[in-house]
Amino acid sequence: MQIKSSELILNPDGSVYHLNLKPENIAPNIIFVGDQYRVERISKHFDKIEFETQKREFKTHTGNYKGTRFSVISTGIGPDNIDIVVNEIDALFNIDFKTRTIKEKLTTVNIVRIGTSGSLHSDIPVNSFVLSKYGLGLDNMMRSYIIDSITNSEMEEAFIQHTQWDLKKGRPYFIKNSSVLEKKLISDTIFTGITATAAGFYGPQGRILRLPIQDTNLNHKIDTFKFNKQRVTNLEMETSAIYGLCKLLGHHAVSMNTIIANRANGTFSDNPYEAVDALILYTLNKLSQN
Ligand code: R1P
Repeated sequence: MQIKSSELILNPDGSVYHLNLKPENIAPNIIFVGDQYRVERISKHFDKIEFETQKREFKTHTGNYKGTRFSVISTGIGPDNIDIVVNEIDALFNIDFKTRTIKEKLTTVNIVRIGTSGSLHSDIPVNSFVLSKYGLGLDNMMRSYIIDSITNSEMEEAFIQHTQWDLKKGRPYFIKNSSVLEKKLISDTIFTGITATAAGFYGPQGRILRLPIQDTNLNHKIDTFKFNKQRVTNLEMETSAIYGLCKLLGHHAVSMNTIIANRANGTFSDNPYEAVDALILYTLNKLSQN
């Protein structure tokens, strides 16, 4: 069946609508960053940048690092942007833009997020790294898809009970990472756990400036939640959406975050750039090892 031009929008040059990419411009090893200025901080390590483009907050550099071809793409902030980026990446690999049909042979890509995040525990200090075993979606974006087969319903129930979650805000969901990529990226120098993804930065993450919030005790309820020895280590705004869409589309995904804020003891990194640069090198080197 042909996908209509209103559903898969292509630019006049044949590139996909938001990402501005044609299939030949993107590598199957993809690094996501939130901040568009973080793209250069990764691609400066490449031997050569073979392609670059930007539209809105979506900036891409494609090149080689130690013999592996990578694309670094900035997603901007939030699960809504992840919906755009992951769907358009999948289309670049798995939809024939000429016939507008789904290819018979599908390609699986690797997606690793290098992000920044707030820790919920004093023992996960600023400047440390967290690899997300699960994404906990508090954002609802994935609920537009059919996720019953990929979300861990036991974890959902336990979390709803523990936090007395108000279902008017939507039903939280838990999605596992790719164990293949986890094996490549893990080491005993980093933390692992459940990463909670919120739909906003202030109220949805329990921050109060001028507006009262629906549950002032939510962060404490989240940081005391445990399931099979897993705890919620950190809060950010993309991981669960990446895990959910990749799982449904058959791609591998792992989220790596530098902790720049510690919400438990109120501290903020004195050098967040250096801490992010350390995670960039850690991740690039792990991914380029065979
Ligand atoms: C909020 O300031 C942003 O920073 C974090 C959050 O997930 C959100 O996108 O990640 P990035 O630094 O990767 O954007």
